Amino acid sequence: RIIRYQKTNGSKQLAAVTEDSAIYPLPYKDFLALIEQAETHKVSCLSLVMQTVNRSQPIEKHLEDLTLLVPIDAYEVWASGVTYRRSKDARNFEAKTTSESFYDKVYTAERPELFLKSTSRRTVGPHTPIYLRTDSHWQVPEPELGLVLNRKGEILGYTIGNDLSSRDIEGENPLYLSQAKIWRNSCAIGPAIRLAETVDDPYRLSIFCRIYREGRKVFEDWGSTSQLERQYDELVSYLMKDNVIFNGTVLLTGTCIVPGNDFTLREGDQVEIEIPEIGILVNPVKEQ
Ligand code: DO4
Ligand code: MG
Repeated sequence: RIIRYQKTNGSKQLAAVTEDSAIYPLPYKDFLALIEQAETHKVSCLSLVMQTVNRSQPIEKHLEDLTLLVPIDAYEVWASGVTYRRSKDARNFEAKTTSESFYDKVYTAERPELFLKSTSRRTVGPHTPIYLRTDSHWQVPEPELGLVLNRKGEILGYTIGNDLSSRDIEGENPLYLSQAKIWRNSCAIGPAIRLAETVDDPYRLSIFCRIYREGRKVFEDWGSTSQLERQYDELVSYLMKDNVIFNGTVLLTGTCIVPGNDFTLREGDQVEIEIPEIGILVNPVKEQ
């Protein structure tokens, strides 16, 4: 896994975490620099990382002791929608649809729903507040697997994403999608990037979500990427069509977890999203 942490002097350090939880600082400014080096030398990110791991000593600290930062400054975070039945049902509920809806159609259509979710300035890492919109009273986290891509659309790794969403704004009119999805700190990613070659089967990843309020767990559920109705390559190929994609673009793959229809996030809540192979993305919820 690749992480980035804050050193005591305030600078940012990219590092690899091995299976035995040892932490090896990497000689790259950030994940984008690692991708560029891999490109220049025509090797994989994993082989560059292993070179450092095999030639250096780990730091004498545990992961829990570090202040983790957003693992990548992705210029853009894109997202897929209605890729799980659970999401389709939730969208139909909030839009109060009766007959065959746009959501029903897109769930089975050849072309998936893709949208621009965030930019680096709006995206936060672990333990940084995600913000509530002031003009919405029905807001939920969307726990999602994120694909970390290079500019050719190759999947370099996997991260966790929170596609924080406003259900009342989207439910009122699907043309309000951008406002239901994009605002200050409405996207969190992290805490790590798991390099693609080290994942046995990306279609068998469990995703857990827990929400705490005043120290009490008020929501808990889980899903699995085995329930995804699409293939990752299929989502990436639509994202790439006639498009410009930057190294380190993150593509969220849709949510398989939706809190009950009477649930909305509140200031002071804490959202935890866990994919055991990647880590736990924890964010406090704040009003603007
Ligand atoms: O159409 C709305 C987007 C749905 C979404 O973000 C999801 O399924 O994860
Ligand atoms: Mg989503």
